[in-house]
Amino acid sequence: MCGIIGIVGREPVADRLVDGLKRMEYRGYDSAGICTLSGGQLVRRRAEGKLANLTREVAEHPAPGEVGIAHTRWATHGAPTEQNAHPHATGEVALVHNGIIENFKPLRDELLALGRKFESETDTEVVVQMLSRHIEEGKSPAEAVRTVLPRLRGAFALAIAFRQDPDMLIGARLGSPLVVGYGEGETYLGSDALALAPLTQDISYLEEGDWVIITREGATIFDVDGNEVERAVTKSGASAAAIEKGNYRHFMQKEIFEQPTVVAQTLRSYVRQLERTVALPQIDFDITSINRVTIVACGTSFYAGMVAKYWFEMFARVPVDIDVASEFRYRDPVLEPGGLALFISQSGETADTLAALRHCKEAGQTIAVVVNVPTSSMAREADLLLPTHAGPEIGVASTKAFTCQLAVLAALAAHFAVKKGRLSKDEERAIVDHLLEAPACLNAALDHDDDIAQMAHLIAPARDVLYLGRGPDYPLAMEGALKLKEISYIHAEGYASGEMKHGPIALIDDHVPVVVLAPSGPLFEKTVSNMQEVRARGGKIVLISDAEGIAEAGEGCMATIEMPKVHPLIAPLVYAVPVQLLAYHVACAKGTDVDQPRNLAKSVTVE
Ligand code: HGA
Repeated sequence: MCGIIGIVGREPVADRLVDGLKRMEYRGYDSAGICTLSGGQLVRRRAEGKLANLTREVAEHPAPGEVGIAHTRWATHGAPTEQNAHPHATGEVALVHNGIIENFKPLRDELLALGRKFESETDTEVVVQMLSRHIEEGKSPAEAVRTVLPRLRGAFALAIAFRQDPDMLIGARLGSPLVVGYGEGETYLGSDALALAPLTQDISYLEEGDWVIITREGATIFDVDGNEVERAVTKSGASAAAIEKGNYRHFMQKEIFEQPTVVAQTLRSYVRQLERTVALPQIDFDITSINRVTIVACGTSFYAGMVAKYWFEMFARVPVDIDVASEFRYRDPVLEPGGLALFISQSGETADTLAALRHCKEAGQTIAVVVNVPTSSMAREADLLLPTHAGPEIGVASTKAFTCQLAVLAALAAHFAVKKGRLSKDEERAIVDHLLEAPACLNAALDHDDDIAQMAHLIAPARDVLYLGRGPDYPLAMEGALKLKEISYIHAEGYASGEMKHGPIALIDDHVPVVVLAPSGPLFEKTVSNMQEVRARGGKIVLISDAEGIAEAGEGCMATIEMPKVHPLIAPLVYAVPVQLLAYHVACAKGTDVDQPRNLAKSVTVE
């Protein structure tokens, strides 16, 4: 989503602001802008589309000054035009915003009635107009902010510059993340620590409702009630190198290939290799009393949760509900005492998931989170934090975060089962052994990259593609379809193999490739029968299976992709690789923008 950066510096900031935006490009955006303070004026430069346009604009019309704010916008209200691009400004105030001001309509009407003129269609502009009104009435910037913030509903991270006070910026957060960074005689605001990585490692995470005045000397932070508060300064550890592509063509490709390493890294925190037992971080609630698990997530994380449902039920015999976060909160779910609510999110900031987490917390559920950013809002609000150690994920289409989530969830389900007395020592050891096989199997799966690249042209011309899987590989079919949709813009659906005959089989003809995920194992025969039903109707099949499966059922397929033979427990991790690579190579064949697919944003911080 939108990236925000603000600098109160000692040297000209325009180039550093644009550089900062470049580091946040991966989040997805459709326009960008900066505003600096210079010669008693607010100097604003904005451009539609990619940052190259803004760079050109700044080169042609420089924005001098040592203090400024900048933004990449992922439009929610109003088309992605220059006019709607942030910063929004009047003569007195310039502001960038991440989030949605949900009550912008009544506020806008109120301001229009006062004769104020709007120049954009955004929700954001009401905040600028409200602040300007108070400034024009003689309030100080801090007083204006203090008056306006309580009137805003929805979610926001704001960075604000004031013409009359050229040596400071004000930031505020409610529902969208914002951090303060401390440099040598400089202070920064940023959407996250990664955005500030080349500037500083010293970071304070603002809490919900906080607002902050930054100057060259440092930051003064206030809480939601306006009391001055201290927020710890921590070393972020975020490295600028983590957001380099290295020798890879795309971040997504780099992240797919990092999976053996990061899954091994993640597993190190969740299994004791020598004892062959699962090991979780300290849990300070009685896990044995948990009688129901509610899993809530969005997108790829939701599919990881679907796989986990199979594991929790199979190992721990505990009932599991699962829902997408955007639906969960609005359907009045039954949350009985003794329930564990489990949230899965790469960023830990996904607005829908975060809102669902807070809803469950209020309903008295124990909260566990699987997140990749251990300093995120979800991490901070959980009773049990289960970090994945995937490292920063830059590609908008999630890959390595997914397999690391699966690794953590498998360990959690097994731990749960052990504590509930549902797994013997031998069974636990077997699970650990299989999990520890995963990194090598992921490597073996990656060895088929060239084969997949070579058959991608068979899929690239398709308008629709179906993916089929059974059992824990059914969520994988949906994940495969999602990956293809996201980056190649081909319409794709994932189905439970057995569901085909209840409707979607009507779609089958020789223009619709059907990708079948069928590791040999207990469900293989059934899936292959469903595959034959497709073939009998002229469907063209891409079979993803191991050598044994391909020998048995590969004949007559349009293509086969061979995977190593793996235990069914780790099949969802290993089979993630070919569906990711297939989507990746199809997108490359079509020439789409793999790392910044159209309309998509990373870390979706609006509801
Ligand atoms: N609602 C604002 C900001 C959008 C946003 O936060 N995107 O990530 C707008 O549409 O400009």
